Amino acid sequence: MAEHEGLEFGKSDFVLLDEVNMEHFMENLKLRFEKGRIYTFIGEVVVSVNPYREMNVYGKEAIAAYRGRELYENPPHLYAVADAAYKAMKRRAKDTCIVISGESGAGKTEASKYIMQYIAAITNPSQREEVESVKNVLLKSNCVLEAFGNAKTNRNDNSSRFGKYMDINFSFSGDPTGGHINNYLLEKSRVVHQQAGERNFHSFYQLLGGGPQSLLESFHLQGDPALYTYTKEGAGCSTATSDLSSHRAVRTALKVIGFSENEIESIYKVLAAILLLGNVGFRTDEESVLVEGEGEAVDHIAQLTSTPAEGVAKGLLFRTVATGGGDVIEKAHTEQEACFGRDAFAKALYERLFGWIIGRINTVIEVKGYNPMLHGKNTVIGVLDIYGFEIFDNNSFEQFCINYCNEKLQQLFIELILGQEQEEYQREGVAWLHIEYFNNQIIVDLVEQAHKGIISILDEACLTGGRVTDTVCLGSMSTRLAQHPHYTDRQLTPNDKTMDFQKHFRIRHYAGDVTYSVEGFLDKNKDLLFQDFKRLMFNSTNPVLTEMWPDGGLSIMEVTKRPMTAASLFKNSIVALVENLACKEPYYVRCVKPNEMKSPLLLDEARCRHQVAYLGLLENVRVRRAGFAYRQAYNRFLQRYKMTCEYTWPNHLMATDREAVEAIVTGHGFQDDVAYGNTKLFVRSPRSLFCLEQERAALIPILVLFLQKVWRGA
Ligand code: AOV
Ligand code: MG
Repeated sequence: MAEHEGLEFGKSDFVLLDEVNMEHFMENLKLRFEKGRIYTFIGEVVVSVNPYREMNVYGKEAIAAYRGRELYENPPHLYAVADAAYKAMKRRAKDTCIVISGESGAGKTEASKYIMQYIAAITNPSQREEVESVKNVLLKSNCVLEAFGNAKTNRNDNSSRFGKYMDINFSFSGDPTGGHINNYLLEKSRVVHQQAGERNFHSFYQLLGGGPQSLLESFHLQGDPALYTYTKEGAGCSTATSDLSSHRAVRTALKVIGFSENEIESIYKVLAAILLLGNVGFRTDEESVLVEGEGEAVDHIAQLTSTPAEGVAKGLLFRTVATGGGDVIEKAHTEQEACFGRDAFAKALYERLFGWIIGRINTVIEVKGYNPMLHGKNTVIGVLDIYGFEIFDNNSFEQFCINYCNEKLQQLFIELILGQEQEEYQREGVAWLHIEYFNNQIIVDLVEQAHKGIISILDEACLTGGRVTDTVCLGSMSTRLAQHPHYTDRQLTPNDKTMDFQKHFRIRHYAGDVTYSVEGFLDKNKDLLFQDFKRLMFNSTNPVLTEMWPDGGLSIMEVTKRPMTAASLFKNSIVALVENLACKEPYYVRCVKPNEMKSPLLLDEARCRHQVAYLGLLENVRVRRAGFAYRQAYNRFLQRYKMTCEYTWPNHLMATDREAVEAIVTGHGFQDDVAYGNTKLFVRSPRSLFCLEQERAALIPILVLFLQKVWRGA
């Protein structure tokens, strides 16, 4: 437990609170925030409060202070956690992961960047070139991913609209050898639609605001986001000054990562094509639907995507379908279908672009030529930074997915930090006061359970075909889930005139109640894109585009099989993510958002209290306090520390290892700080172990000298 700062800064570990309750917790959190101490431990977990201002705690000296030190030797910091994860990985060859959680705007993405910078700073002391280049790409990738995957929302000006899990691979000597980025469900609906006050992805504004005039001209663009349907909807939030410089920074980052000039050009062409696509309108002229205007936009889109203009026009107005009889026919769109198809195309273009960029980064950082026989075990540290829990005025399918994902992560936290811990005490027969906590499994089930959960009901509705509307699906959900304590059906607010109760349902999430509008759920879940567009892109003469659309080569007969729905794909990816995290040694950063105003001065007590409650931080402190920071099997403990006790060195004469361990513990006078389990010793405070470690470290050189003498003498 860290006790290196004066008490005027509050307790640096919540475990040290005089009494564990909400009042004391909040008092400490507030005091520390006001004193500019934004980090506080709960044992090995770091609680972080977003300072909303620059903090002078991330410099070189800070990094040096944390490097290789024990967690409790320094004030709480992200670096302490990063170092702990790194040490566990290096010393014990463990795969570790750092899970950063908290609601939207709480500071997860910033934290993940500091953690990566720290890891980059402490590795590769010999400056080997190939390692430096891996590190460089890993760091630079953040800049690119944020440009394309982040956007201004009403919760956060730089909100992650995708989930990011980055594995960093390490060689046996502890230097980064490569990495891999997994991304989770990009919120692509944002490409075509933004809520009031929000923006599209940064990348569009960066291109419009920061792209050189000549480039914009060759793309048939004018540098004003207000001219494009897809960038003007959010209103009042066009280009920010940072967009100007960001364009250049992103370009440089792409180059450093290893994107070729042609690839970079292609990326911006796709962005331009999307912007132009958004301005394509349709009109009906004597029953047939036409592209509005001169069709100039169509030519430009064709040029940008290296496809024939007739192909683009046709894709916008017709679709190829396979009839029941096995014939292939062309069917004209209605105006509404054409709009739908256009938007689906724009979203898919962006999603494919994003996926392709990540894939391309992955090929650069993929571990190459690593031979475990030669180089030893390859270990990883995973860093998870995902979109946080969010509530907007209007919550749709995307929020449903994002919030479900946060339920899953909370579930993992409960399992790892609250649940498993308690189970182990039971297993080991250590006296233990059971601590109650809210288990959100019930909400996870509500969403994902087979045949019964919301995702299953959505999927069923999507399979039934065209007749089922969002409202019908909602009816089915409400009938089947009426009894569920965390679901409120559409009768929820018959008196509330602001809400159309025919279209809403509410989930009582672990982090708060969210009312979802069911409108668009089925379309978003089906995620239909006409095959014609895929084929068009696949046949582009620009190889970069072809690469983005590998499935465009399939014939219409091959694609009639029903693809997985968006919700099911997402569920599967999140289940896999959680499984992956669960088999690593976890480290946690729990981020708290101090206020809604982005103010560096205000800690809104009610808001923080709410977060502390739903994050389960009090329970975390209780479990930790009642519990033991360290545990080790008797034989391993003995192996490591037997030299520190005359009764155990070089060998003990006691009946069991456990008795020998008792001798060491008693010999050092911390018998009150431990409990003896069936197979393991449990140590309450890290300090006890620290003393042993120091003594051991001091003894080793003496022993070595001694042994050398013995050998020489022999
Ligand atoms: P998030 O990742 O948790 O939200 P961010 O990490 O993007 O939140 O933080 C939001 C903003 O808060 C940043 O853009 C900074 O302005 C500020 N901020 C956060 N952490 C710090 C820090 N350590 N020092 C200074 N400023 C900070 V979301 O991605 O929306 O769930 O989806
Ligand atoms: Mg983020």
